[in-house]
Amino acid sequence: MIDLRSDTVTRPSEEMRAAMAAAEVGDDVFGEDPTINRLQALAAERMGFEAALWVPSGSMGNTIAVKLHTEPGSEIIIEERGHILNFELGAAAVISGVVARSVKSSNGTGHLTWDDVGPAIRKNPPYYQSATKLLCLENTHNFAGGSVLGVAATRDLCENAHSEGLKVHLDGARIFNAATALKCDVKDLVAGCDSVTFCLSKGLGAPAGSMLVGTSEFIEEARSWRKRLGGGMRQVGILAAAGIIALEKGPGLLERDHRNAKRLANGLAAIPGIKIDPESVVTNIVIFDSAGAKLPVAEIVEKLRDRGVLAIGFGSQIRMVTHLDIADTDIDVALLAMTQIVG
Ligand code: TLP
Repeated sequence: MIDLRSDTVTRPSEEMRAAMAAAEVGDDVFGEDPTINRLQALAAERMGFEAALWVPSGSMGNTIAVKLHTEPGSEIIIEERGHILNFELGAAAVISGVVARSVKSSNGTGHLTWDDVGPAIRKNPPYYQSATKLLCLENTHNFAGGSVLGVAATRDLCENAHSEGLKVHLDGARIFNAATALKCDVKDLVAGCDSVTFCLSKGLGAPAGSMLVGTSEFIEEARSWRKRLGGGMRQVGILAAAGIIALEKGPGLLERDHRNAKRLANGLAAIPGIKIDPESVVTNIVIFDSAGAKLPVAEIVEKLRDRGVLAIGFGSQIRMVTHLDIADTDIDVALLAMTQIVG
């Protein structure tokens, strides 16, 4: 099967499996797992933050960050297609008791500008309104087709947010994809944020795990919340061993995924009935509209499966994501399948 449903599906490499088997471990709830401690130090250093915490999933990292930056009854501002708002089962509402004020991106990139955010802020509201505490960013933006937010735009949002008394959390599940596309140091992309989540288990190829980074004080509190949420794990160095390889070697491998995504987007754009602007595809996520095709999305996805290609359909759109386990030739197979089904 050519699995283009997500970059979460990658299987650990032989090198990762060997490192996992040989990992030195201890009880991480006692802070005694040397491999997880090494990964956390490495992640903090890579991101230019004081401290980092391994969390089982990106969703848990985001949930803890929202919890620590807000208080019950306050508001967060997030772009309307953001993962925290749409794909985390209302964790922000359930765990943190916050209201999510969703804002449309006015420039079509999926990323908010300060002109979008400013009017949505409730600063020092009257006693009968809730106050805005947090701005949530997402880079790359998953459901805007893996679009990137640049260094200057991120800095501008952070500076303005801080001057309004807001904290900024970046859902950087795929921040290394963004840094690769923008050809910049990941540190520069995250510098103004108060906290960042990034995933080891997506394009970087680890079997599980994400990192939450912030100040030392923030990470100490995050550790308590991780435990409270059931995420205090024991000999987790087994997973961290793969995470270290993902963090050290994964970023250098993303360029190929981006090239494959671009080729996929160019090929799709040439199929009648498919709508996609290949120019907008700059990382590893390809989202296209098949409303012009004669078949409903569910049927296209089913026929793709019959031809050995897996994709995800939603509304009139289909998402295909390239990753480590997708060979260059798999793109040709996927394009041929789409041409046979839709063309
Ligand atoms: N994204 C998954 C699905 O949940 C949609 C995917 O297949 O793309 N932030 C962003 C931007 C994400 O894309 C995801 C996962 C997460 C957070 C959550 O990470 P996990 O799955 O580790 O909880």
